[in-house]
Amino acid sequence: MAVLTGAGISAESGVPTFRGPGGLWKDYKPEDLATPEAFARDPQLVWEWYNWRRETIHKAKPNSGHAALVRLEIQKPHFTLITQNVDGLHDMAGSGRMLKLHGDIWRMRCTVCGSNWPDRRATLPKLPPHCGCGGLARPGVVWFGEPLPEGMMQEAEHATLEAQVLLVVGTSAQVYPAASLIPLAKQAGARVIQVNLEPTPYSEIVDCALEGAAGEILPRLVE
Ligand code: BJW
Ligand code: ZN
Repeated sequence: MAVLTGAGISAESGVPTFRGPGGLWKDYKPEDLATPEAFARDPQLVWEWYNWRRETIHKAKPNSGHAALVRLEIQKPHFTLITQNVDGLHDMAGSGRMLKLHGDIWRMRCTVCGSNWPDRRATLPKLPPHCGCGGLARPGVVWFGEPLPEGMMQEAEHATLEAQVLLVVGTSAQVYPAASLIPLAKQAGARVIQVNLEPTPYSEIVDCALEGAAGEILPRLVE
């Protein structure tokens, strides 16, 4: 079994999603800030957005949806959690077998020497942060136009092709290549179950589209 999660699974923990209500920060859309071009133009602005998000995520705790996926991992011999989320709430809930397609907001990376390191402070005291080598640091996440961490999409595709069921939770399924796992699973003959508050571009092709909150539906599904 494979599970693909998106920002919607963390919404009930108080983490704003990207698209829809609460997705904007100071009138900027994520597409305006989550790009290498935006960072090159104005690293201070992009870091202010990340600092605001770090504060919000730092206060958040995993919810019953995250917990249900931990139980599922214990129940199923073959299980892979594929997440687009960078918030670390799956880790905090106790998920172990996990692919983080879009990186981790709690890691930093140097734009000069390439070294990377963890930093879990809710707010960074000085923006923009720098590496020991003096180079500008960036969040350890994947922005639009950047490749996913090496080999990770292949691992996600492999897990999807092996799975008899793909459970898709809380993603608008608009960002690629992550969203491509949904038609891939269908083509490979897997059953696809979607859990979302609203329809997505794939609602028509999935086997079962459950409309509702992940924190309510997932615990019932796992029972
Ligand atoms: C609930 C709920 C509740 C709420 N319960 N549900 C093919 C076609 C078209 C475009 C492309 C393509 N291939 C690539 C592209 C370009 C681009 C892309 O996809 N663009 C589209 C927007 C058109 N993709 C990329 O650039 C990717 N890279 C790439 O392709 O590289 C190629 C390359 C190869 C070699 C060299 C160079 C390049 C990278 C994509 C990176 C995405 N990054 C972000 C930011 C991460 C860092 C950060 O967090 O700051 O990732 S963008 C943002 O979107 C974030 C998310 O992970 C991602 C997905 O969002 P998600 O999770 O779906 O959230 P929302 O908000 O959209 O949806 C929430 C859903 O939850 C909603 O449906 C709600 O209804 C629901 N919901 N409450 C259940 N309680
Ligand atoms: Zn450095």
